[in-house]
Amino acid sequence: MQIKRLAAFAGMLICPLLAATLRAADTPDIAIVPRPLQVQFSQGRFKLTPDVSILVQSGQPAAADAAAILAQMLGGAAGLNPRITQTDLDQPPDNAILLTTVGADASLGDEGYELHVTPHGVLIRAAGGAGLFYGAQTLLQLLPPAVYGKGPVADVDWSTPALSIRDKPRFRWRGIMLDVARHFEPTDAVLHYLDVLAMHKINVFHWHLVDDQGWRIEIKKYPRLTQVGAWRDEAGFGIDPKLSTTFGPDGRYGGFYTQDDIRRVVNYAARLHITVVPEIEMPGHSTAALAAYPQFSTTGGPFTIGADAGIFHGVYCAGNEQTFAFLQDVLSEVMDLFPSQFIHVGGDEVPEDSWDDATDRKLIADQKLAGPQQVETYFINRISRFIDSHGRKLIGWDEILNPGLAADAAVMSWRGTSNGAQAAAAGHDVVMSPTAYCYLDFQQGTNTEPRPWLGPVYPASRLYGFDPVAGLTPEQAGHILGVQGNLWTERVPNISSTQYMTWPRAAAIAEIGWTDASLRDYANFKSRMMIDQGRLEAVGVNYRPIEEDDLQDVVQLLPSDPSRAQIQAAVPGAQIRYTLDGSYPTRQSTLYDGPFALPPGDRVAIKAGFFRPGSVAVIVAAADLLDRHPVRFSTTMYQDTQWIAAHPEALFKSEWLPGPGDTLSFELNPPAVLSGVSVVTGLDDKPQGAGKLQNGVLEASADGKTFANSAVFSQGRATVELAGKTIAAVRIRLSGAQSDNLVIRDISLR
Ligand code: TNX
Repeated sequence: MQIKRLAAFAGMLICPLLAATLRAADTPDIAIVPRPLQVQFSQGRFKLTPDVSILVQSGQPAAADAAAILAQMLGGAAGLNPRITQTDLDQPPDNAILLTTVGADASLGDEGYELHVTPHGVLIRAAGGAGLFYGAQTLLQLLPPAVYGKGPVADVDWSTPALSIRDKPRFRWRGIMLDVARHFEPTDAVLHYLDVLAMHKINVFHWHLVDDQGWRIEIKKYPRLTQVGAWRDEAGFGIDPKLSTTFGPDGRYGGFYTQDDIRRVVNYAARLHITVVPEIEMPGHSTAALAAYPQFSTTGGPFTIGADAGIFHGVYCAGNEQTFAFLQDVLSEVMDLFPSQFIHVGGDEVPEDSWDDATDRKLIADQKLAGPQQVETYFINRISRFIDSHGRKLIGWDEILNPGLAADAAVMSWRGTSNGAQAAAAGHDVVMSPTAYCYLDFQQGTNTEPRPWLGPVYPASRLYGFDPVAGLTPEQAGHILGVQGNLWTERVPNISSTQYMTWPRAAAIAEIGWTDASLRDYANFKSRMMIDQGRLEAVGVNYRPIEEDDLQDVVQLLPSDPSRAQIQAAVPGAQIRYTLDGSYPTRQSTLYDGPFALPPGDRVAIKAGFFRPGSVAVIVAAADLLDRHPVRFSTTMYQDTQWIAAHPEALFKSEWLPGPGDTLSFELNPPAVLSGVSVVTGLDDKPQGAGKLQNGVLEASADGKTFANSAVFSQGRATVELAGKTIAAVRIRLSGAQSDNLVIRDISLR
C-alpha cells in the first residue's frame, strides 16, 4: 500500500510542469542505493520490451563486459534476451541501451558514470569498465525490484522513468570484510555474497582467510596448513552445532578453498569490479597455522585448534629466520592468486607477553629493540619490504601503527578512529572501520537477534551516522581511502545468518563510502531501503528488516485476559514459532496459531521466532514476565540477550565486575499498582555467599524517570514498600565498589 502511495506521488513529480532538478530519492519512485550524486527527471518512461537491444562501443571490451552482465540480469525475471552488438554511434537509437566511453566526462573519475534515460533509449557513458558497470547497476535499480529474481515473472511493468544521472563515489575503498576462519562459507555462497555487494557498489571484499580457529586457503608448498589447519573438533563458540554447516567426512568442523576455488572467486569478483583483498594473519591470531607448523612458533607447540573466542598465544617466532622463509613462501603463492594492490597481514591483538622465548630475546638484544611492540614493527616491516618487492602494498590492523612503521604500509583503523587519524597524520593511507560503527557482528535490535555477539546494539541507523573523515584536517582526510564494515563470524554459523548480519548494514556502509556527504539523510536512506529489501528478497538474501528496530512489544498479554499471550505478525509473510523455556525458537518449536495460556510460575519467558521461507536465521521477539507483569529489562552490566530462564539458578549474572553507577532496570509495561518490590541477590543465603550486592539501592519510579522510593541493600537483600502506588520502573543501582560478580536470584513484585 505504501509503495502505491509513493508511486502516485512520484507520478505528480514527473509531470511536465514540475520537471526540475531533484535530488534522487526526493522522488520515491526511484530508490537507488547508494544514493547518486545528481538526478534530473524528464518526461515519460522507457519501457523494456522483448525487442530491446544492447549496443556497445566497437572494440571496447569494458563496454562488452558490462553489457554482458546487464543482458544476463535482464534475462532473469524480466525474461528479456537482448542482443549485444557493436556500434560506432554515440547516442542510442530507438529501443536500445548504449554503453560507451566516447565523450565520457573525465571529472567523474574511474568509477563515475552518466546514465541518460529517454522514452526512446538509454545511454550509459563512463570513462572505463567500473563506471559502465555501475551505470548498469543503477539502471537495474530503476526497474522494479523483481528484476533481481531468477525465473521469469509475469505482469510487471519493466520500465524506468526518463531521467539523467551523474554519479561518482566519494571514496575509492568501500569494503566489507568477511571472516571465513571462525566459520567457513563454501565458494558458491561467497560468489552470491559478492553479487549482492556489487549491486550496492561495494568494491572491496576483504577476505579474512586465516585466524586461530582455521586456515582456509590451500598453499601448495605447505599442505599441512589445510590438512591440519582447516579442521577443528567442534563448531564451537557456544552456538548450537546444528546451525553450522561445513563438517568434513570425519565429522570435524572446517573447510578450505583450493587454489582453483580462490581463482574462481577472484575472477568472479573482478567482473563485478570488486577487488578481493586477502588477509593472512600474522604474527598473532596464528594458532591454526602453527598447529600445522609448530616449528615457526615462539613456544614450539604443540597447538590445538580451538573454537573459543579471544586472543591466543599462537604467535610466530620473529627471531627465527625460517619463520620469514615460510611466510614469504606463503605470501608468494597468495600474491600469485590475488592481483590486489593491498595484501592484508592482520597484525592485531598480539599478546603483550609474546616473544619472551630465548630466540626472540636474542633478536631483541641483537636488534636493540625496546620490547615486544618493537618486535611487531620489526616483523611487519620485514614483511612489508617483501610485499613491496612484488610491487604490492601491505595493509594491517591499527596495532601495526608504532614508531618506525614502514612509510608505505596502510592502516585499517578498528579501535576507534584516532589511530586512523594518527596514521593519516604520519602519511599512511587509512581505511576507517571503527568497531563502534562498522562492526557487523553485533546485534541489530534489543533482545531480538539470532545468537549474536554479546554487547552493544548496532542497527543500520547507527552505522549510517558514521563519517570517515569527521574531525580530520584536509591533509589527513586526503589519506583516507574509505570505509569498511567487518563481519567477524564467531557467532555467525552459516550463510543465512551471514547475510542477515550483513544486510541492511552493508548498504549503510555502501552509502557512507559512495554518497556525497551533503546527500546523506537516514530517513531518506530508510525509505529507499524499504524498496531495496524487495531486491534482497528477489536475489535470495536473508536480510534483517530495517523497519523493525525493536520487536519487543510483539509479544503481549491479551488486554481482556492477562493469563493469555498473543504474538503479532511483525515480519510480513513469516511463520511464527515460540518457546516458553528461554531457548531460541527453531523451525521445530511450537507453531503459533493464536493466543495461548501462560505456563504456571512467577517467571515466564516467551520468545517468538519469525521464519521467512527458506531462511535459517530468525528474528526473535521476547517478553519477560515477572509475577505476571510484562517487564522490559536493561542493564549496564552486559550479559547474554537472554534474561529470564537464562540461568537455572538466577535471574541475572553480570558479565564482569560491576562498579558504582552500574544499573539493572526494568520497565513495567504497562505500569502496575504494587504494594512492594523485593530483590534477593547472591547465589545462596550464606552471609558471605557469592554474588551478593555489596553497596547499592533498590528504587522505584512512578513515571520511569524520577526514582523516589528507595531502600538500601543489606546482606544482599532490599525491599521497597509501595502501598498501592502505580509503578512504571524499578532499578537496582550500585553505589559503591563490588568485589564479586553480581547475581540477582529473585525479584518479586507484590
Ligand atoms: C577483534 S577487530 C578482532 C577479531 C574478533 C573481533 C570480535 C580485530 C582486528 N580483531 O579477531 O573476531 O574482535 O568482535
